[in-house]
Amino acid sequence: MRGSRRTSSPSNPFDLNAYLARSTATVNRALDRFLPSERTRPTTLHRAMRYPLFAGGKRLRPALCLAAAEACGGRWDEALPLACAVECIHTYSLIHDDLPCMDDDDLRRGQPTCHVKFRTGDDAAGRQRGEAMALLAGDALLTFAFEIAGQCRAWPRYSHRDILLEIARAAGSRQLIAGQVADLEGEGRAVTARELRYIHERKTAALLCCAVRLGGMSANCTPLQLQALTDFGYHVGLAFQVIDDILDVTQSSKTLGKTAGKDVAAQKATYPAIVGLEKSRSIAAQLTNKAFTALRPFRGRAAALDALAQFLLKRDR
Ligand code: GRG
Repeated sequence: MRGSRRTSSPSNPFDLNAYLARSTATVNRALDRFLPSERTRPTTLHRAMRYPLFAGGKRLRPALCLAAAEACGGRWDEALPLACAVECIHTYSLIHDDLPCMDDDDLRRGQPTCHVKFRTGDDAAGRQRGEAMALLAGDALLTFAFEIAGQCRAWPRYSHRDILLEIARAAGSRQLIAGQVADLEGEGRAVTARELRYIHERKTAALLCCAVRLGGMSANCTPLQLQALTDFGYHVGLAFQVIDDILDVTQSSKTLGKTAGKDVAAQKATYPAIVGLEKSRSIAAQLTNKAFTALRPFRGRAAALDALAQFLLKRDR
């Protein structure tokens, strides 16, 4: 799929390559504007925040947020602070996930992970300094997400309070962090399919779902539209993680830009481990179909969301 992200088909003649290039450039410019510059003190911290944020992530969550706003008749510029806030939370979670006390990974987005990049030497003290800086950069990005989100305007149906609660709940101890805890506690033991779904719903689907819901809220969407976006985000989010599990065992580290085969090495529960590769592929396809169905109320306006869901199903990294 790399280099052929166009998902145009007779049913959806949509140029996703062009869409993602435009949304990524818009989001990158906005993130650059929102974030303190590398020259702002403490300079090491601001460099450590910017380094992983601009290391070449796919920017799928912001694209989903902007596309959801469009589907509800909204504008990119109104959704942009929320799209950026979600990407900051996503990046913080990756920085922390890569730390030695969690997944202990040296490679992310094809580059050294934050704690490796900010080591001050190869001895224990130098490594510890890198870990401390990565921890703080993650903390700062998480906090910054709320600072950015607070700069959006309020809409008749959604106040700042609604927006901030939406983000706090998705990133908090009952969703994103709950998923990470369940993932850690599941390592090295038999995990049931039900437990695995609990992990994937929280670790991955919660933030993707939050991204599309925020996009809808930025367009002052109706309760019906918000429900449709929630169904879409949930199913796309779950499909995304099932595919991530598949890619971990079918792709190389070079293609993924992160260490492949880590799930097996860490004895992590994954869909391929529990139900096998073929069944995992069909589960991902079923989930994606449910996501397409959720888009029906938007009729022609959800072409970008539809194309993004197709892309997520076919991605190779
Ligand atoms: C709160 C520390 C903490 C962790 C939360 C997000 C997370 C749980 C762990 C990170 C690793 C992981 C497998 C996350 C699941 C979601 C996922 C597949 C993230 C990768 O998303 P992509 O592919 O990444 O969109 P890029 O780099 O393209 O932005």
